[in-house]
Amino acid sequence: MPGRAFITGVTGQDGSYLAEQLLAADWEVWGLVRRSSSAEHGRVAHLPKLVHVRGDVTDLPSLITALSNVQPTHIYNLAAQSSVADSFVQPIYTAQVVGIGAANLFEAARIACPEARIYQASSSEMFGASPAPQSEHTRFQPCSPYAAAKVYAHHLAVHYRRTYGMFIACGILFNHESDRRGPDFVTRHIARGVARIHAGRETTLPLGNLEARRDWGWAPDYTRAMSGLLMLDEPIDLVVATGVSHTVADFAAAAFAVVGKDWRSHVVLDAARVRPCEVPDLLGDPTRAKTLLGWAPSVSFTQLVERMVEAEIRREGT
Ligand code: NDP
Ligand code: GDR
Repeated sequence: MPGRAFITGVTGQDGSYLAEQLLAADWEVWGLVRRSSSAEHGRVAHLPKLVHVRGDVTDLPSLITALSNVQPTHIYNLAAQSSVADSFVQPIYTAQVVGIGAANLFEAARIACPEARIYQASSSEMFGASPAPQSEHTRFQPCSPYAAAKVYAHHLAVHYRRTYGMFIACGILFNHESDRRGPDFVTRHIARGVARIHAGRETTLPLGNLEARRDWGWAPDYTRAMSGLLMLDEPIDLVVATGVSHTVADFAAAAFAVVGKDWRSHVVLDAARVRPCEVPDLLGDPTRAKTLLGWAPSVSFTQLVERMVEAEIRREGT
C-alpha cells in the first residue's frame, strides 16, 4: 500500500529518480530541500506533486520540525557531500553532512516518528582497500574522508536498529549513473567530454587514474532497490551491484566508440585528478539482492555508456 515518503537529497541524482518512482506508484512524497541563493532544482522541476520542505541535515532542529510535521511512514536518507574527490579537500564538511547528518536524521526520527522505516544510503566506497568481489561480509577499509564518514553513518544505523528497535535498512550501493549524474563524476565527465569533442568544441579529455575498476549500473534500477529494501520484513544491510566491473579506460574507450573515435587520440592524463588515496577495484556480489528482492540490473554497461553519451550529444545540440 502506498504511504508517505520523506527524502533527504531529493534534488540529487538518486532522489529525483526515487521521487519520480514513488509518485508514479501513488505515494505522497516530501523532499528536504536546503536553502541556496541560486537553486533551480532542475532534476525535480518536472515533479509538481513533490512537496518541498526547507531544511538541512546538518541542522537537527530543522529535521525534527520537518519529520514532526510530515509524519512519514518511510524515510530515505540520501543527502550527502557525495564526491569522494572533494572529500579530500573538505574532510570536515564531508563528515558533518555525511556522518553527523545521518546521526541528526536518526535522532530526529527517534524523537518525531520512531515507527517510520528508514533507508540509509551506504556505499561501496566503505569497502575501500578490501579486495574484490565485495559482499555483505566484506570488511570495511575506507580510503577517503567520504568513505570514513559513510562507515560511521552505517555503524550508527546498525546501532539505532539494535538499540532502539528502529527499522533502518542500509543499501550498500555500488556506482550507479545516468544523464542526471553530477558533472564532476567520471562517467558524466567522460560522456560530456566525448560530446564536446564530437561537436568540435574541445580536442582533449583530461582524466586521472585510468586503471581504477568500478561496478557501474543504471541509477533508476538502484532507486527501485531502495524502496524494495524498505518493503522487507526485517531491516538489513544489502549490497546492490551489477556483478560486472570495468576500468575507467574501458569506459572512455566505449564512450569514444559511440561517436566512432579512438579514445587514445583524445584522453590526456591530468595529475590533479589523481586522488591522494585510491580505491582500486570495486566489484559487487549482488547474490543477496537477487534472492531477497528479485533485483537484477536492466541496463548493460554498453547501453549505459551509449545512453550517457547520447544524452550529452543532445545537450550539446549536435
Ligand atoms: P548527489 O550528489 O547527486 O545528491 C546529493 C543530494 O544531497 C543533493 O540533493 C544535495 O542537495 C543534498 N545535500 C547535500 N548536502 C546537504 C545538506 N547539508 N542537507 C540536505 N541535503 C543536502 O548524490 P546521489 O544522488 O548520486 O547519491 C545519493 C546518496 O547515495 C548519497 O548519500 C551518496 O553518497 C550515496 N551513494 C551514491 C552512489 C552513486 O553511485 N550515485 C553509490 C553509493 C552511495 P543540493 O542539490 O542542494 O546540492
Ligand atoms: P567514485 O566516483 O569516487 O567511485 O564515487 P567517481 O566517478 O568520482 O570516480 C570513479 C573512479 O574514476 C577515477 N577517475 C576520475 N574520477 C573523477 N571524478 N574525475 C576524473 O577525471 C577521473 N579520472 C579517473 C577516480 O579516481 C575513481 O577511481 C561515486 C560517488 O557517487 C560516491 O558518492 C559513491 O558512494 C560511490 O560512487 C560508490
